[in-house]
Amino acid sequence: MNDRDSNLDALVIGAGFSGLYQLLCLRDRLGLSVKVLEAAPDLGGTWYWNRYPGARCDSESHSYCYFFSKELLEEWKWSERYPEPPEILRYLNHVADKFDLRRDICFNTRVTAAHYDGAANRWDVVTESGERYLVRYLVTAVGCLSAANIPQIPGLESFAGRLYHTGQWPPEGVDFRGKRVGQIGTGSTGIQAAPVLAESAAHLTVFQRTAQYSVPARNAPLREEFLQYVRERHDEIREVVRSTPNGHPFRIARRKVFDVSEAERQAIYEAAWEKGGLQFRASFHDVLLDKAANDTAAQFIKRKIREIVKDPKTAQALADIDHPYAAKRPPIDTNYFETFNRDNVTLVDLRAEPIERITPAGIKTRASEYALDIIVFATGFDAMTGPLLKIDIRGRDGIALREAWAAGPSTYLGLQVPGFPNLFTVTGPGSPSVLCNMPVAIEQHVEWITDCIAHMREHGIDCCEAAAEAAEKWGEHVNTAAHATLLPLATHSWYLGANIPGKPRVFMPYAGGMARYRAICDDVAAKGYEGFVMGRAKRNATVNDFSAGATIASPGV
Ligand code: N01
Repeated sequence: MNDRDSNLDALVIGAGFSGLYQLLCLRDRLGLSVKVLEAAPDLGGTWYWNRYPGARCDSESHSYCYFFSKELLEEWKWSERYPEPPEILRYLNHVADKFDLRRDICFNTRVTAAHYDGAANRWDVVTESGERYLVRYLVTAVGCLSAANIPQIPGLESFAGRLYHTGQWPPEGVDFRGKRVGQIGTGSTGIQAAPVLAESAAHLTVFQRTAQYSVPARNAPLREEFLQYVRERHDEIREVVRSTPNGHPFRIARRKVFDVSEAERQAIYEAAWEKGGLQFRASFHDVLLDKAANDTAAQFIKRKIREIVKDPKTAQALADIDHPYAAKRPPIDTNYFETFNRDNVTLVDLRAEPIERITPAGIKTRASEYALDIIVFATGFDAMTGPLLKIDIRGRDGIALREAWAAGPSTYLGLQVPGFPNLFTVTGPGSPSVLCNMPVAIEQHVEWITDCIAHMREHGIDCCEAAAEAAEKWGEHVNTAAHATLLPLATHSWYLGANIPGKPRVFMPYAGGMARYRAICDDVAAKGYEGFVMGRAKRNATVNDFSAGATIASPGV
């Protein structure tokens, strides 16, 4: 094992939206020595890996960006309402070039272990190829949806064709022409992929376990007038994304579903359907709060599905949705339901005929065997905790993160874990992250972490750790915030970890809204990082020790 860069102040794991901005903040604003370690051959994070056919961001491009630099906002021009991975990668490369970030990123470098050395108050970080780093601050910027979930279906290894997971898509692409393709999964990814796969494959068979709502995205090139409008309103747009619960560039309507007549309600839904996008959910204030209100949105979409899909049996299977609208992450699409009107597309309802096994020739369900050349797994991710638990992270006294989280993740604000000093988790479990337009959430986390480290350095503090009591109260608050909404009613959702067999069922993201979360974080910082234990680590001690006067207080929730 080589010792390398032992004198670095900080390491950041991951070179996506989070890692790039964290590097910039720690290096250029605080003057720290920092490196980013990235497993992929290039930057981009989610957008490096998710290049499956049809991949496109669900957030509108003019809000799916960094807001910290006015110059950056003014010089970048998006081409479509929702950007595709190549355009987002061009944007991130532009950011990396503009701020000279590449020189501090090591690509093809997967972190396998990070152990806290209490005596030295340093993180001992090891990579797959045996490089070793000893650093004061460790920031994980590993994303929430980066640990691909390939279900262990019996016979998987026996398949004679090719298998792909959408979240590990080969950068060179896949040629589907003339192929019989099977797609497992109909979440946001599968709903984007199916229409594009159907255009090139000889035949596409979509295996659906849980039917999903979807609203048209209505993607289109951005007209010059719109770009001009955005250019003149960066401050206003920034204010909107920072003050709305989900960080999108539109406000949630104040009206409630039953404040208006049935006819008005239908007209509002119809207009939102025509406009397209995630804004559909914002048509009324109480869509995610009141089941009866939600039912009206659910019924509207189910009716649309039945109107679009010509074959009644297929329409019934697609519209047989068992959870409230948007209780699972709501997909938006381009011609998803229309795709099932094509002659070369078949829907297999796995509730009626579950998969029994994968055979060398294809997929065998209880009712039939489907011959396939390629299987595409659009089966999602071991979300939020998966990317962190893939690394052997050990905190004080050698405790493994996996052990600490055996009953589910415990964090304070999603930013720190008790027992893991100076480890900061961007968009960790317990943060709004996936319930928010991600770059908006990321910017807030990265800036908060940067301010926290700056505070430590100004005050001669070399150790910061979430207090166990604060984390416990935060966990309770995250749970309460989720249960104030309809989100937990989708009991098979990845928000709850329910998509991974054996994973503890804990509602992971913070559903109290990004604006509220930001206010809580600001308040915690203003109160001297209340709920965090801050102190000086005792040198040459085997167990970390904190000075008198360390702060342990209840979280500001
Ligand atoms: O994953 P998912 P995803 N047998 O977990 C099915 C973000 N995203 O990749 O619902 C059969 O939502 C599973 O069925 P069920 C976004 O946050 C963003 O689609 O568990 N089927 C489901 O249908 C999103 O929510 C964007 O019953 C199995 C599907 O696979 C998140 O990523 C685009 C199965 C998985 O759906 C994840 O979305 C795309 C099995 N054994 C995604 N196991 C943009 O903004 C799983 N399934 C661009």
